[in-house]
Amino acid sequence: MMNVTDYVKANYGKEIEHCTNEELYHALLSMTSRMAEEKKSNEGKKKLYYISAEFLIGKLLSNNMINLGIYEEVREELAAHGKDICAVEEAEPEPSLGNGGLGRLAACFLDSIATLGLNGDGIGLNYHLGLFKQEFENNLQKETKNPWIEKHSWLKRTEISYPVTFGNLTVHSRLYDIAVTGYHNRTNQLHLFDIETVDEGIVTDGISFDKEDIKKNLTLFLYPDDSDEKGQLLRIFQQYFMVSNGARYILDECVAKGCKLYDLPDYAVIQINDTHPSMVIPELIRLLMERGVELDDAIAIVSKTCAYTNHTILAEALEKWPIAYLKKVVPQLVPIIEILDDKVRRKFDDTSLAIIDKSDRVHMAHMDIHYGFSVNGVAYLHTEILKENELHGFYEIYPEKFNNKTNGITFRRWLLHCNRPLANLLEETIGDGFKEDAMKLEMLEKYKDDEAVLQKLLDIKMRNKKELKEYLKRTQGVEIDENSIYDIQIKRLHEYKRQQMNALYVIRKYLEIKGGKLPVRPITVIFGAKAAPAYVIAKDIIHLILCLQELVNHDPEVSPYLKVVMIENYNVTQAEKLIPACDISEQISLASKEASGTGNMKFMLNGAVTLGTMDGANVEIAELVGKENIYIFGESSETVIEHYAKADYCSRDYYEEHEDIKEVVDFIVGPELMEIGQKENLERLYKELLNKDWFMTLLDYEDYVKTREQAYSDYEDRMAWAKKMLVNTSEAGYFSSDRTIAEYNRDIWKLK
Ligand code: C3B
Repeated sequence: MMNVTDYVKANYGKEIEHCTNEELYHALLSMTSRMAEEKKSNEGKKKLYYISAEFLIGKLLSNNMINLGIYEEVREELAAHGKDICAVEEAEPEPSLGNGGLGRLAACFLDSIATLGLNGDGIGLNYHLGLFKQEFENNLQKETKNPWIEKHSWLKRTEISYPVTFGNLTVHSRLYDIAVTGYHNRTNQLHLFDIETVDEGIVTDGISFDKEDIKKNLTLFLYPDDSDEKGQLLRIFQQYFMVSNGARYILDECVAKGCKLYDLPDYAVIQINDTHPSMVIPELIRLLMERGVELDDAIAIVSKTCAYTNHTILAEALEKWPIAYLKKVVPQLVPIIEILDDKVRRKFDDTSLAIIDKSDRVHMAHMDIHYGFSVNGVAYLHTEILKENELHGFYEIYPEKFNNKTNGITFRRWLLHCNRPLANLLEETIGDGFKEDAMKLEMLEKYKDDEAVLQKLLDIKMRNKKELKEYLKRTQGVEIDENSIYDIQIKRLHEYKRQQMNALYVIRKYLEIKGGKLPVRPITVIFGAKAAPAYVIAKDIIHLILCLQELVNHDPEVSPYLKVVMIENYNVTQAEKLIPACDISEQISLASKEASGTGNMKFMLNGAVTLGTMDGANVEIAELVGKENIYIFGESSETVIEHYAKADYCSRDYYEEHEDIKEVVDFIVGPELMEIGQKENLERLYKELLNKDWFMTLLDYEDYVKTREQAYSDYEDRMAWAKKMLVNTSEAGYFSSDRTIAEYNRDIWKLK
């Protein structure tokens, strides 16, 4: 490898110390890109295509340097010239090509696929302005654009382009590739399709633009607001553009390797990430027929090539497109979808299994299940709920298709990169085997009564908390106390995730402190969350939290004991700073609603203790760490599912029967907050909690408060707490995405 000194001398004609951080970033970008490219490996016969509307990859420089094994060397070389690698990293813009968990999972998976040496690429879209950037104004979320593509970036323009037709509009795509280099292993590609006519100039106020000008807007944003028909049509345009390009790319690549179309399943396996790419099924059938394959053969070929992952049971997230919309955007697919539906109807009497329902909507998941060979959920409990409830009818007819693949996270980003002090301690204590085989973290368990190791864990946590404190002071202008408990909830804002329950707890604490009951130790409650631009109640919850932040932090009686911080524009980069500093990880979704969660795994790995419900992968975390190392509360998924079935949950009953609940809920519309916030938003949220509360906040509130208090009191026995931290880290190996990907490959992809 060329060193940085020689590189900048050759390219900029100067020494490292005279370069700006931007120049150093660009120098390292081209150096690492070239090294990654050199690791491109041979194709092999069969290849995986992971097709996804989202890849929330985060910044790439450090991760790539770690995976190429040059991080330490470069860090030292920069340091020797007075440069700080962290400052250089700040020059890199973060691509925001995903909303949350689903997109971040796809990014972790690409890392593990390359790390395990598997032949597998990602296929997606190159959104120019990504998801929106979140700003706070008057305690409300405001959306602005988030441009991230620079003249020199990780994107490599290719010669590949296809014409894509929508009714009587034809556009031409352009493929850009991003190299995905594994940890000491091969380099794969993330293929992002784009069109060159995109015009960032059509964005007016915030993120508004003409939704009908497809040539200019097709890859402008990641699913903008789809609350109206125009937004939904644009989303169908995006989805078809992605799958049509992807399908042609796959067929061309296989044919170039000598594949006869009938043998496609021997050359390609397509993992459909949620229903956003589901149109790849009819599109592949259409393309095969265009190339001379008979209909029934095309269906059989595609059915042996495609596998589907379900990521949610929330009804509103399971896409059902009105057939009329598909007729407008992709008329060429409609006859194929109708045939697929007709075949299902002939075979099965149960009309709930049909693809097109009686309201003429196309159930994308149903198409995936009938015409794919595998259906998987993303955590044990989630897959059980799919089999027993949500998709029970399908499980009865296709039991062999159903399987579980509990999610995972890449330890390169979520340990080696984001928490170097902890990684170093682990290496000193148990050797570096855990870097290749995460299960080796279990070796740490031996030290759970070793006070010297426990003290080091506490010291590292303190150091990370101080770093976060400095970061928040610099970026958000808030002052927090490193001796307080850092209690963190970072994830998309959704009622089922119940940030509102956490906010009610903050109200409880505020009232207690005002009444003279002081906590033993100060508490810092940190939130980070974006709300979908059209999700009114989610935005109201953000408003509540921001108003609480203003009230609590500005009250001199309260702020020495309680602080509220709502991070602006929560993203991957901020997660990397928050997670290593966390004491308590809030995973408080209504049981049965969080398919898995992956933030829960990142926190655990970094020595935070979970406060959570028996939902998603929390169930597996609880089983691994044991009940003394996790704080579980709330009703079980069975009970919750029963409440929905009987429609017998009434939040008002809880409000009326419990004085403490009434007090905190009333506070939302009380004088303190009304003075700070907007009447309309606060009243709407108050009424929602009282009259609807679809995600049963008040059902679990009391148990939540009790359990959280228990955690805070246990925290005071520092050695006992450090032991919980140690057990969490040592049991986290199971949640390495290397394990998840090895299972996908063993059971579904079957690559060599
Ligand atoms: C998410 C789920 O909400 C999480 O529980 C899960 O951990 C991740 O997917 C990854 O499997 N999810 C999401 O982020 N977006 C969706 N549209 C559906 C699920």
